[in-house]
Amino acid sequence: MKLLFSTALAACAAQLASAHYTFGNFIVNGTTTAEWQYVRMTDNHYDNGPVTNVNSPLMKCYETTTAGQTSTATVVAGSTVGFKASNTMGHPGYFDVYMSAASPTAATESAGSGKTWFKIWEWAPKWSKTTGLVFDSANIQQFTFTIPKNTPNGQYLLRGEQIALHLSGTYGGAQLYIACAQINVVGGGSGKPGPLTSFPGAYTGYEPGILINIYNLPANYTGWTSPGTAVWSG
Ligand SMILES: *[C@@H]1O[C@H](CO)[C@@H](O)[C@H](O)[C@H]1NC(C)=O
Ligand SMILES: *[C@@H]1O[C@H](CO)[C@@H](O)[C@H](O)[C@H]1NC(C)=O
Ligand SMILES: [Cu+2]
Repeated sequence: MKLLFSTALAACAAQLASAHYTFGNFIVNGTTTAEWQYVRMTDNHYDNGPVTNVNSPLMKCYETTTAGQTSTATVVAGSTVGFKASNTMGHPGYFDVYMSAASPTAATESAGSGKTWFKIWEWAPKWSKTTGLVFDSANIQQFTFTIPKNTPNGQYLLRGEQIALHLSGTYGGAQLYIACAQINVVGGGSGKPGPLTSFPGAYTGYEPGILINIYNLPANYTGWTSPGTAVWSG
Protein backbone atom coordinates (compact mmCIF):
# COMPACT_ATOMS: atom_id res chain seq x y z
CA MET A 1 0.00 0.00 0.00
CA LYS A 2 2.74 2.34 1.01
CA LEU A 3 4.69 1.48 -2.12
CA LEU A 4 1.66 2.00 -4.34
CA PHE A 5 1.02 5.36 -2.77
CA SER A 6 4.54 6.68 -3.28
CA THR A 7 4.61 5.31 -6.83
CA ALA A 8 1.42 7.20 -7.59
CA LEU A 9 2.91 10.31 -6.02
CA ALA A 10 6.09 10.01 -8.07
CA ALA A 11 4.08 9.54 -11.27
CA CYS A 12 2.05 12.63 -10.45
CA ALA A 13 5.14 14.73 -9.80
CA ALA A 14 6.71 13.49 -13.04
CA GLN A 15 3.57 14.38 -14.93
CA LEU A 16 3.59 17.87 -13.47
CA ALA A 17 7.22 18.41 -14.38
CA SER A 18 6.63 17.22 -17.93
CA ALA A 19 3.60 19.49 -18.28
CA HIS A 20 5.92 22.42 -17.54
CA TYR A 21 8.86 23.46 -19.68
CA THR A 22 12.06 25.39 -20.22
CA PHE A 23 13.17 27.35 -23.29
CA GLY A 24 16.74 26.07 -23.44
CA ASN A 25 17.24 25.86 -27.20
CA PHE A 26 17.82 28.98 -29.27
CA ILE A 27 16.79 28.82 -32.94
CA VAL A 28 18.99 30.85 -35.29
CA ASN A 29 19.73 30.68 -39.04
CA GLY A 30 17.17 27.89 -39.36
CA THR A 31 19.02 25.69 -36.86
CA THR A 32 17.99 24.62 -33.38
CA THR A 33 21.17 25.02 -31.34
CA ALA A 34 22.20 22.95 -28.32
CA GLU A 35 20.33 23.29 -25.05
CA TRP A 36 21.79 26.14 -22.95
CA GLN A 37 24.42 26.99 -25.57
CA TYR A 38 23.07 30.49 -26.24
CA VAL A 39 20.32 30.57 -23.61
CA ARG A 40 21.25 31.27 -20.01
CA MET A 41 20.52 28.10 -18.03
CA THR A 42 17.40 28.87 -16.03
CA ASP A 43 16.81 27.96 -12.38
CA ASN A 44 14.02 25.58 -13.42
CA HIS A 45 16.26 23.36 -15.55
CA TYR A 46 15.50 20.40 -13.24
CA ASP A 47 11.83 20.90 -12.35
CA ASN A 48 10.67 23.02 -15.34
CA GLY A 49 8.50 25.10 -13.00
CA PRO A 50 7.32 28.65 -13.69
CA VAL A 51 7.92 32.02 -12.03
CA THR A 52 4.70 33.16 -10.35
CA ASN A 53 5.91 36.26 -8.46
CA VAL A 54 6.11 39.09 -11.00
CA ASN A 55 8.17 41.16 -8.51
CA SER A 56 10.93 38.55 -8.26
CA PRO A 57 14.43 39.34 -9.59
CA LEU A 58 14.03 36.06 -11.50
CA MET A 59 11.61 37.92 -13.80
CA LYS A 60 14.64 39.20 -15.73
CA CYS A 61 16.08 35.95 -17.05
CA TYR A 62 15.01 33.27 -14.51
CA GLU A 63 18.66 32.82 -13.43
CA THR A 64 21.26 34.66 -11.39
CA THR A 65 24.62 33.02 -12.15
CA THR A 66 24.74 31.55 -15.66
CA ALA A 67 25.66 34.48 -17.93
CA GLY A 68 29.37 33.69 -18.01
CA GLN A 69 28.94 30.05 -19.05
CA THR A 70 26.63 30.97 -21.97
CA SER A 71 27.82 31.73 -25.51
CA THR A 72 26.65 34.77 -27.47
CA ALA A 73 25.06 34.10 -30.88
CA THR A 74 25.64 36.37 -33.85
CA VAL A 75 22.22 37.24 -35.30
CA VAL A 76 21.51 39.18 -38.49
CA ALA A 77 18.91 41.93 -37.99
CA GLY A 78 15.74 41.11 -39.93
CA SER A 79 16.28 37.37 -39.61
CA THR A 80 14.03 34.88 -37.85
CA VAL A 81 15.06 33.44 -34.52
CA GLY A 82 13.19 31.61 -31.78
CA PHE A 83 13.07 29.45 -28.70
CA LYS A 84 12.31 25.74 -28.58
CA ALA A 85 10.72 24.36 -25.43
CA SER A 86 11.83 21.20 -23.64
CA ASN A 87 8.45 19.65 -24.43
CA THR A 88 5.04 20.55 -25.82
CA MET A 89 3.66 23.64 -24.16
CA GLY A 90 0.36 22.32 -22.87
CA HIS A 91 -0.72 25.53 -21.18
CA PRO A 92 -2.68 28.21 -23.04
CA GLY A 93 -1.04 31.60 -22.74
CA TYR A 94 0.30 34.83 -24.12
CA PHE A 95 3.77 34.94 -25.66
CA ASP A 96 6.07 37.93 -25.93
CA VAL A 97 9.73 38.71 -26.56
CA TYR A 98 11.71 41.63 -25.19
CA MET A 99 15.25 42.80 -25.95
CA SER A 100 17.68 44.79 -23.85
CA ALA A 101 20.90 46.37 -25.02
CA ALA A 102 23.56 44.54 -23.00
CA SER A 103 26.29 46.47 -21.26
CA PRO A 104 29.19 45.78 -21.20
CA THR A 105 28.41 42.41 -22.88
CA ALA A 106 25.52 39.97 -23.10
CA ALA A 107 27.57 37.52 -21.03
CA THR A 108 27.61 39.93 -18.08
CA GLU A 109 25.20 38.92 -15.32
CA SER A 110 24.07 42.50 -14.65
CA ALA A 111 23.11 43.20 -18.27
CA GLY A 112 19.43 43.98 -18.61
CA SER A 113 19.20 45.80 -15.26
CA GLY A 114 16.96 48.85 -15.07
CA LYS A 115 14.66 50.32 -17.70
CA THR A 116 16.35 48.81 -20.73
CA TRP A 117 13.80 46.38 -22.19
CA PHE A 118 11.64 46.85 -25.27
CA LYS A 119 9.10 44.43 -26.71
CA ILE A 120 9.70 43.21 -30.25
CA TRP A 121 7.00 40.58 -30.69
CA GLU A 122 3.87 39.16 -29.17
CA TRP A 123 1.44 36.33 -29.83
CA ALA A 124 -1.87 37.19 -28.24
CA PRO A 125 -5.04 35.10 -28.05
CA LYS A 126 -7.89 36.07 -30.35
CA TRP A 127 -11.27 36.95 -28.94
CA SER A 128 -14.81 37.19 -30.18
CA LYS A 129 -18.09 37.17 -28.31
CA THR A 130 -19.04 33.79 -29.72
CA THR A 131 -15.71 31.97 -29.37
CA GLY A 132 -14.32 33.62 -26.23
CA LEU A 133 -10.51 33.63 -26.07
CA VAL A 134 -8.83 31.36 -28.60
CA PHE A 135 -5.21 30.35 -28.07
CA ASP A 136 -3.67 29.47 -31.45
CA SER A 137 -0.41 28.99 -29.60
CA ALA A 138 -1.54 26.06 -27.43
CA ASN A 139 0.32 22.76 -27.74
CA ILE A 140 3.22 24.03 -29.81
CA GLN A 141 6.86 23.30 -28.97
CA GLN A 142 8.58 26.42 -30.28
CA PHE A 143 7.96 30.03 -31.16
CA THR A 144 9.82 32.07 -33.76
CA PHE A 145 9.88 35.78 -34.56
CA THR A 146 11.93 38.41 -36.41
CA ILE A 147 14.63 40.64 -34.97
CA PRO A 148 13.56 44.09 -36.26
CA LYS A 149 15.71 45.11 -39.24
CA ASN A 150 16.28 48.55 -37.76
CA THR A 151 17.72 47.31 -34.46
CA PRO A 152 21.09 49.02 -33.82
CA ASN A 153 24.09 46.67 -33.97
CA GLY A 154 25.46 45.41 -30.68
CA GLN A 155 25.01 42.89 -27.92
CA TYR A 156 21.59 42.23 -26.44
CA LEU A 157 19.69 39.96 -24.14
CA LEU A 158 16.70 38.45 -25.91
CA ARG A 159 14.02 37.48 -23.40
CA GLY A 160 11.32 35.02 -24.45
CA GLU A 161 8.29 34.58 -22.25
CA GLN A 162 5.03 32.71 -22.07
CA ILE A 163 2.47 33.88 -19.53
CA ALA A 164 0.44 30.70 -19.05
CA LEU A 165 -3.15 31.44 -18.09
CA HIS A 166 -4.76 28.15 -17.11
CA LEU A 167 -4.76 29.08 -13.38
CA SER A 168 -4.61 32.87 -13.61
CA GLY A 169 -8.05 33.65 -12.20
CA THR A 170 -6.49 34.43 -8.82
CA TYR A 171 -3.60 36.79 -8.09
CA GLY A 172 -0.26 35.01 -8.49
CA GLY A 173 -1.85 32.17 -10.44
CA ALA A 174 -0.37 33.02 -13.84
CA GLN A 175 2.70 30.91 -14.67
CA LEU A 176 5.58 32.71 -16.34
CA TYR A 177 8.03 30.67 -18.38
CA ILE A 178 11.07 32.80 -19.19
CA ALA A 179 14.50 32.50 -20.79
CA CYS A 180 17.17 34.87 -22.12
CA ALA A 181 19.38 34.24 -25.13
CA GLN A 182 22.61 36.19 -25.44
CA ILE A 183 22.94 37.70 -28.94
CA ASN A 184 25.13 40.02 -30.97
CA VAL A 185 23.08 41.84 -33.61
CA VAL A 186 24.84 42.59 -36.92
CA GLY A 187 23.53 44.14 -40.14
CA GLY A 188 21.16 46.33 -38.16
CA GLY A 189 19.98 49.92 -38.54
CA SER A 190 19.57 53.15 -36.67
CA GLY A 191 16.19 52.61 -35.02
CA LYS A 192 15.40 53.99 -31.59
CA PRO A 193 13.86 51.05 -29.72
CA GLY A 194 11.18 51.82 -27.14
CA PRO A 195 9.19 52.28 -25.00
CA LEU A 196 11.54 50.85 -22.36
CA THR A 197 10.57 48.91 -19.26
CA SER A 198 12.29 46.80 -16.60
CA PHE A 199 12.17 43.20 -15.31
CA PRO A 200 10.96 43.03 -12.63
CA GLY A 201 8.86 46.18 -12.91
CA ALA A 202 6.99 45.70 -16.18
CA TYR A 203 4.05 43.99 -14.46
CA THR A 204 2.08 44.39 -11.25
CA GLY A 205 0.25 41.09 -11.65
CA TYR A 206 -3.12 42.85 -11.78
CA GLU A 207 -3.08 43.47 -15.55
CA PRO A 208 -6.14 42.16 -17.41
CA GLY A 209 -3.76 39.91 -19.38
CA ILE A 210 -2.25 38.37 -16.21
CA LEU A 211 -5.08 38.30 -13.66
CA ILE A 212 -7.84 36.75 -15.77
CA ASN A 213 -10.06 33.70 -15.62
CA ILE A 214 -9.91 32.63 -19.26
CA TYR A 215 -12.61 29.99 -18.69
CA ASN A 216 -15.12 32.41 -17.20
CA LEU A 217 -14.68 35.85 -18.72
CA PRO A 218 -16.65 38.77 -17.29
CA ALA A 219 -19.94 39.42 -19.14
CA ASN A 220 -18.65 42.85 -20.16
CA TYR A 221 -15.32 41.56 -21.56
CA THR A 222 -14.46 43.30 -24.83
CA GLY A 223 -11.18 41.68 -25.86
CA TRP A 224 -7.60 40.85 -25.04
CA THR A 225 -5.36 43.52 -23.54
CA SER A 226 -1.65 42.69 -23.59
CA PRO A 227 0.41 43.22 -20.45
CA GLY A 228 3.66 45.20 -20.68
CA THR A 229 4.68 47.76 -23.25
CA ALA A 230 3.70 48.19 -26.90
CA VAL A 231 5.64 46.29 -29.56
CA TRP A 232 8.54 48.14 -31.22
CA SER A 233 8.64 46.89 -34.77
CA GLY A 234 11.61 48.91 -35.96
C1 LIG B 1 24.02 33.14 -38.54
O1 LIG B 1 24.34 33.53 -39.85
C2 LIG B 1 25.18 34.68 -39.92
C3 LIG B 1 25.31 35.09 -41.39
O2 LIG B 1 25.68 34.02 -42.19
C4 LIG B 1 26.53 34.34 -39.28
O3 LIG B 1 27.37 35.47 -39.32
C5 LIG B 1 26.28 33.95 -37.84
O4 LIG B 1 27.48 33.57 -37.21
C6 LIG B 1 25.27 32.81 -37.74
N1 LIG B 1 24.92 32.63 -36.33
C7 LIG B 1 25.04 31.45 -35.70
C8 LIG B 1 24.73 31.44 -34.24
O5 LIG B 1 25.36 30.43 -36.26
C1 LIG C 1 -17.20 44.72 -15.84
O1 LIG C 1 -17.85 43.90 -14.88
C2 LIG C 1 -17.14 43.80 -13.65
C3 LIG C 1 -17.89 42.82 -12.77
O2 LIG C 1 -17.90 41.57 -13.36
C4 LIG C 1 -17.00 45.17 -13.02
O3 LIG C 1 -16.24 45.07 -11.83
C5 LIG C 1 -16.31 46.11 -13.99
O4 LIG C 1 -16.28 47.42 -13.46
C6 LIG C 1 -17.03 46.13 -15.33
N1 LIG C 1 -16.23 46.93 -16.27
C7 LIG C 1 -16.77 47.79 -17.12
C8 LIG C 1 -15.82 48.48 -18.03
O5 LIG C 1 -17.97 48.02 -17.15
CU1 LIG D 1 2.04 24.35 -15.36
